[in-house]
Amino acid sequence: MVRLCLTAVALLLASSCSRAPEPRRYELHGQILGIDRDRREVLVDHEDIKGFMPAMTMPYKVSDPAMLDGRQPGDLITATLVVEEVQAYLSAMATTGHAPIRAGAAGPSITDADLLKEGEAVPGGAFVDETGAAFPLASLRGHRVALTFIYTRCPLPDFCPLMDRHFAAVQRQIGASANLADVRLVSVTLDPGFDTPAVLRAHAKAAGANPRLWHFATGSRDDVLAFARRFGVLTEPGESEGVVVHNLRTAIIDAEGRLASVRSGNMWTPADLVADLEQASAPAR
Ligand SMILES: [Cu+2]
Repeated sequence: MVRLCLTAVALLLASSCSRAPEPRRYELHGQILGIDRDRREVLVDHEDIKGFMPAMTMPYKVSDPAMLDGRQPGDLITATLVVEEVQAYLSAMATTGHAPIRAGAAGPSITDADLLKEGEAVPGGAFVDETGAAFPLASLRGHRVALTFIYTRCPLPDFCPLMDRHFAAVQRQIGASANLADVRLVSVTLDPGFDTPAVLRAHAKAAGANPRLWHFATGSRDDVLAFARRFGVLTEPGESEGVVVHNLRTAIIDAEGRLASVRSGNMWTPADLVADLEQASAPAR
């Protein structure tokens, strides 16, 4: 079984050119499952956050690393989740008790049978791209590919918007490095009902995507979600319209169309992904 960290997102109402909104604050109750001091993060299995996301397990940054002093896995906590325009973090954390961590505390699971293994051929996916043209992944054979999953209305700064920023950074590296010239980027939407080619085209432009290097893919809901599941991506509808609860996976596909590696969550850097791409077998020259 593979543990997943899901995140929910709330309906995004702000228009693209509005001023920075006031930070939103939510009360969080949960249990610490892990602490990463270097990354200033706690992994929290938390209850429903009213008005924001259902119960799930996910990593959160803390506003001050001193907040992690003296904490340990198993601590029961309350905290304020602050969601700003470009970051989300916990503040005002208080320990209210301690309890053993129960097995299976980490939320929904995918069985190993669902998952593509390294070296396996990545299925085609009946996608269309942001221009509306058919976009079989096989059309990228001969290219190393970094592929991730996003949706355009995702308002949690550390999730889909971060994937977009990381891909933009990787795109710059591709442009700057001759031995990465074959690399292509693909972002597959997890909200295909809303993310039509036209929506993705506008999103791609806003993200700074070079249409030659970075493609956005959509398709039928069933096809897209079945494809995502093969990489360990789970989605469920959120409580409000427009919300998709999901986790993150970013895959490297080699020039032969085989899965080379998969990264979970948002704890990687563009340099990590470039290193993964360099590891993947490049097209023969
Ligand atoms: Cu998201």
